[in-house]
Amino acid sequence: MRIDVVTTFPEMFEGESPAALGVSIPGRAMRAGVLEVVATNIRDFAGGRHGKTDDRPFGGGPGMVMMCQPLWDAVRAVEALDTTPAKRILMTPQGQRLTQSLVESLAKEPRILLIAGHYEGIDERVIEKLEPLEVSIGDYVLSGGELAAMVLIDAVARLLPGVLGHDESAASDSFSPVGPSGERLLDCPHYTRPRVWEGVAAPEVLLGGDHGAVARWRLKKMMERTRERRPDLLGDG
Ligand code: 9D3
Repeated sequence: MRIDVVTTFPEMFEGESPAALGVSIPGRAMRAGVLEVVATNIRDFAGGRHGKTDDRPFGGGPGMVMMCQPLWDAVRAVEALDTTPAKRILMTPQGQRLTQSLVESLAKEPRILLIAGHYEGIDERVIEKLEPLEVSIGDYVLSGGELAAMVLIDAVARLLPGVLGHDESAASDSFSPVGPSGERLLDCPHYTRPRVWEGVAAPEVLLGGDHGAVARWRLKKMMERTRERRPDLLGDG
C-alpha cells in the first residue's frame, strides 16, 4: 500500500527511519515493502510571491485558514505521482471517528492520501471539491492532524498482509476477543513468572494445565471487564 501525506510538516514523516513510523510494526511493514509512506509539503505548491498557504478568516476570528489553491494543487500533483487512484482522507476534528472497522476497510485500499495540517481550519470550498472522507481520532484537541495521520497509518500497517508474525496475528483482529454474540471485548488480565510476586499469587486456573478451563476463565474475565469498563461495547452504552 502507498500512503501519501500532504502536510506543512513533512519532516514528521520523513527520513531513513522516521521516529514513530520507522520502528515496530509500521517500520517492519515499510522494510518489507508492503507499505510506502510519501510526505509532500503543501508549501511547495503555494503560488504567489510570498508562498502563502494560509490567510486570515473571512468574518474575523483567531487563527489562520488553509487556502484552497495550495491544497488543491498539492493533492492533484501528489495523485499524479502514481496511476493508482487514492482514497482521499482529511484528518479533522469534525470527521467521523476512526474505529477498527474503518481501519479494516482502509487496509484493503491500494492507496490512501492523507491531508493533515496545523491550522484553525481549511477553506470549505476546497473540501467540497476534494470530497475527502473526513476522519477524527477522538474527542480531544491536538495541535495538528499529523499525529492523527500517524495513528491511522499505524493501525492500518499492522493489518497489511505479511506484516504480523503468526503469533501476533493470532492476537490480531479477526481473532481478537469476541463474545458469544460476536461483540468485540476488552482483553483479559495476563500473568507470567514468578507464580507469587510481592505476596500475590497468579490465578490457580492458569497453572493447572486445563486448557478448556483457562479458555472459559479468560472469556469470563473479558466479559466482566467489558461490562464494568466499556458497557458501550456491549451495546448498552
Ligand atoms: C476552536 C476550534 N478547534 C476545533 C476543535 C480548532 C482546531 C483545533 C485543533 C482545529 C484543528 C486542530 C488540530 N487537530 C486536527 O487537525 C485533528 C484532530 C484533533 O485535534 N483531534 C482528534 N482527531 C483529529 S484529526 C485532525
